[in-house]
Amino acid sequence: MDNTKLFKTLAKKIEEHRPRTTKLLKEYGDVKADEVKIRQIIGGMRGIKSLVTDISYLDPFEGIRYRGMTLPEVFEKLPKPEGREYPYVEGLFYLLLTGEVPTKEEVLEVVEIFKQNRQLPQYVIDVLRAMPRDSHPMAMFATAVVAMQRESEFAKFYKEGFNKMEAWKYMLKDALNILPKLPMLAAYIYRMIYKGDVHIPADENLDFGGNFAHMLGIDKPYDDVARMYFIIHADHESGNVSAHTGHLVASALSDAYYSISAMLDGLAGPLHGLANQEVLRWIQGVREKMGDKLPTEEEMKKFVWDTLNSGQVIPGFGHAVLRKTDPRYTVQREFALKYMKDDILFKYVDLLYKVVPPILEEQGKAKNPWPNVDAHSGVVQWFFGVKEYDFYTVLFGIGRSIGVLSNIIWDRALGYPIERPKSLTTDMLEEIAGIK
Ligand code: HAX
Repeated sequence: MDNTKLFKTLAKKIEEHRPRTTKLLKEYGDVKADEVKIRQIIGGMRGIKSLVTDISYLDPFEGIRYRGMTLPEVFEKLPKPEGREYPYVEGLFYLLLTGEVPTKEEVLEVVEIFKQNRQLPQYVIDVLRAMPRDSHPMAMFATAVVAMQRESEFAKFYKEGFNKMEAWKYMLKDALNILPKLPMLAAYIYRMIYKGDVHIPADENLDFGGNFAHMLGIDKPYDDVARMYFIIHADHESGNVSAHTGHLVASALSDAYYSISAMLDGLAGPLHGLANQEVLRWIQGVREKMGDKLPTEEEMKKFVWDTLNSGQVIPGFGHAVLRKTDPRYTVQREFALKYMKDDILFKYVDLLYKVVPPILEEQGKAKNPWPNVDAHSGVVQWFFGVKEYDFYTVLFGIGRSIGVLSNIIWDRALGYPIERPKSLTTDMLEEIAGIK
């Protein structure tokens, strides 16, 4: 590993970066970056500036940038497999880790490392097979990752004599072992539960996204769908539930297996990653009532209001940070307009894009009435034959692992401490408010 371009570039970047963090801490540690209001303490710490990451930044109006690049820029600049429209996922890992756009040669080196490391240990398959078949695929996915914790080089390094400056190297080793296995695990879970337990062996000629599509048993251009999906879901700053959980768990010097398994558990919540399956469930409910035809605008408005009036949220709309249409939604919309514009479910999504924002505005609760990534992702999967919507969050989880692993490698490189915010009691807040 130490001879790879990825390792050498990352090592150089880490050496260059460390003095910046040390200087900020030592010379500017008392400078105020934010103030905290009671509303934020009670309200899920919304908006409090209290984390640092250089992997991605989420602007409320522009959306996500990976290492300073918008999603269209990432798609344009990263090397692509021959004849394919979307880039190697392995190239995104290189970019997120090092901040540099890799050459084709540099990407192919990572592709090769991933191929060498993707074989699943038999015991993980045994663990999955021992679980009841009606377990949620996310529960299976998270279990499989934590079951592999015995492979952790980071945990061995800790046991045998830990050195803070070197820790990132072992986190990187764990990442390079976990990441290639995730599409393999996901494909195994999918075919075990939904495809009669008949499995397709990996193709040694294919990259991360291409091999995933192959193992799921879906033809082109699903390989590009897989690449696009994993890339757009990779990172969204470090404050969202999955990324933050990964960072928090790793801050206790838990290894990458624990950290990724935990972050997947957070992603499995309906207000976070599970929203993609909820969107499909909601649309199918409307479709059943409509007897397969497209509702009129008025009919759709009524379905939306009925959902709101029954106390539920409209899945796929709103966001804790974003205040405009999620560019991850737009990327998928553009793909859909090219490949599936006549699909009935796409037309549902299109109609919802028109109908929901004004209704949420009229209701006046949601701070952001616009669609997020999850409003679109299910229908694309459905179109390509992945109709088992319990599985959708697993796809999100593969992508999100790329960002979380990049973040926790850098966490160790910069020696970030164990995370431990301070709690107050309600009495104390009342005193601060001057009402007690
Ligand atoms: N439908 C109905 N009501 C909504 C809403 C929606 N889509 N989005 C927000 N609201 C409501 C909230 O429930 C909240 O109501 P209460 O005051 O009664 O609690 C109010 O509007 C204010 O919420 P907010 O400040 O705008 O949003 P939050 O930061 O609290 O929550 C959520 C952000 C994404 C969780 C929220 O918008 C939501 O529940 N959306 C639907 C679920 C969803 O799509 N989740 C995926 C988000 C993207 C993501 O993380 N993907 O993984």
